[in-house]
Amino acid sequence: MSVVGAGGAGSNIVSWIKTKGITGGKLIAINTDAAHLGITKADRRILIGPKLTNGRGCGGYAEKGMQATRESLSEVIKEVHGSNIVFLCAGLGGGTGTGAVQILADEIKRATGALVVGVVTLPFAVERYRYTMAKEALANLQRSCDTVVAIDNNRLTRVAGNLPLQQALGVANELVGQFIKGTTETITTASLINIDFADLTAIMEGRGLAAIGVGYNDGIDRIEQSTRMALDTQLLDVKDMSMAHGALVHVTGGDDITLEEVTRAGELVTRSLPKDVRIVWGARVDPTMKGKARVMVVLTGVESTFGEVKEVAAPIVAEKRRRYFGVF
Ligand SMILES: Nc1nc2c(ncn2[C@@H]2O[C@H](COP(=O)(O)OP(=O)(O)OP(=O)(O)O)[C@@H](O)[C@H]2O)c(=O)[nH]1
Ligand SMILES: [Mg+2]
Repeated sequence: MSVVGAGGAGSNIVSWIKTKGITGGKLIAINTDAAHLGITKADRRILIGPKLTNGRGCGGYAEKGMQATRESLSEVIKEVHGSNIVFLCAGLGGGTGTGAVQILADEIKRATGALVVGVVTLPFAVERYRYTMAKEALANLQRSCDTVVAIDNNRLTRVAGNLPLQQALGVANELVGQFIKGTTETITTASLINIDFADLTAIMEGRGLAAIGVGYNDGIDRIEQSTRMALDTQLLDVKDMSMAHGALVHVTGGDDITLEEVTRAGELVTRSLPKDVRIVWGARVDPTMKGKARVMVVLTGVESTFGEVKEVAAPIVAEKRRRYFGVF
């Protein structure tokens, strides 16, 4: 299993995971920006496109990011060879990350046959030019990745509260990091409930776009509260949750967490989605989380209203939510 973080945001996500530690995953950071690469923590750091950019970044031009990636393609491919899953991370909207992941999704798939999961953040609507570029990149990624988990910064601020920008981005990095670390370790290490590679493939392979939601609670009903929050605060505007093809439910709790609690999280998600949605769940114990629980719900195969006129989409979402989430 490998994680490739591209550009500034992608590298920051890799640094976050490296600091926390990950078992069974190789962390690779790639950037055109030599200075930023110098402060990035990773197992392997690659300066891409040195001839093209001289280590000075892409200045927001995704086309340049693509060219830089082509220049250093063989170096990157060599690092991910032998991985059965490759996570590709970037903040869409810049030059390096946005360009790199579009090239790499196709090339890694072709060269290694790995399950390619994109994990990207979408820029704020006020970043007009970045927003348009991100929309185009997202459409491309949906075609070339097996699944693209997208986190919309515009929704993140609603969930994370009124944080200063830098802190809000930090929340996004942590969220993406937790998703990758949690999923990887539930497969690679003995966990309370393991997810196997075949299960993950079944819900992620060829599934387009995915949304993610996270809930956290330390009360007596920590599982119910966390699961509801995870379902209710998806970080992407999804057109119709009931259209999801699959769901990945991941529970982390202290060593006091019981199998019964974990099963309840799975049941709550099962009850909230139509019967034909395939649900995979796993759980890990984190000794530092005594008395607490964190639930992550990833819905795959969804459609997003990102970039559309919100007035049209909003009532549909609200109506479906009432119908399928009426229990909440
Ligand atoms: N999640 C997250 N997003 C970030 C972070 N830093 C910047 N972003 C956002 O991600 C988008 C891309 O920014 P960067 O990753 O810095 O851009 P880049 O890929 O390095 O591209 P260039 O610098 O133009 O070569 C922007 O819209 C930023 O708002 C970060 O640490 N985390
Ligand atoms: Mg940069």
